[in-house]
Amino acid sequence: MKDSVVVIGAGGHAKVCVEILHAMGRHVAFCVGQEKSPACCAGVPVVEGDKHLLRLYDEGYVEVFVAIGSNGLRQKLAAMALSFGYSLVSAVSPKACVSPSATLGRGIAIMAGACINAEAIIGDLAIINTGSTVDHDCVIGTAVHIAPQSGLAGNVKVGDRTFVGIGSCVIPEITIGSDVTLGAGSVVVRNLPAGVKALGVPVRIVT
Ligand code: JB3
Repeated sequence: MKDSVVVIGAGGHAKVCVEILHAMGRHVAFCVGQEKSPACCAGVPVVEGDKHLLRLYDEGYVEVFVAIGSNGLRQKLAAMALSFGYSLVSAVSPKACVSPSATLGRGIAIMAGACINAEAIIGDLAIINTGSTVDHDCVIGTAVHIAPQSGLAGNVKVGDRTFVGIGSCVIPEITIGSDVTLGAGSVVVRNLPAGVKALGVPVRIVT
């Protein structure tokens, strides 16, 4: 069994996550990209095509990190890797601030400057991006992305695969459904149902 991580993805998100894994002291053996991916991602060689995932597993790699920004695709590729036998590792920047009472899921990314406060729960495959804050008792679903510089006050709930656009703010006690897309800079002062697109100050549903 090999002690190195395989990263799925070879784009912008992958290069940030590879650097975090390195900062955690992990060795990343390969990034698995697609045709036309760059040959190298943050100094890590890139192989093209998901067929390599099975081959690498057979060669003894057992840990994978899914570094894909799209929430749905990240969840799908993670399910595929799990079905091959991989386990999901997380990339938590040493420059993030994570409460000891927070609960962290599998395969999550927490970037530099992010802050996860007391008793927050972060679901599998979530991204808490650069400089975002998730305050006390928040519950973040599976494969959510909280984009950079967003702020979630206490007791906010965010459903699976929801995208919170860069620089958004959410007041305390708000519930946002699954598969919601929130535009950049939204200020959320009311609950939002599943599946909507919403933006603005204060937030309004657009579709
Ligand atoms: O906003 C910030 C700070 N980061 C964004 C991130 C969260 O999401 C970033 O700016 C991008 O908007 C996005 O990053 P991502 O997902 O790395 O996007 P991009 O740079 O376009 O690269 C997409 C990568 O996914 C490429 O390396 C593709 O080859 C790879 N990819 C797409 N589909 C796939 C597949 N790789 C594999 N192995 N399998 C696929 O099916």
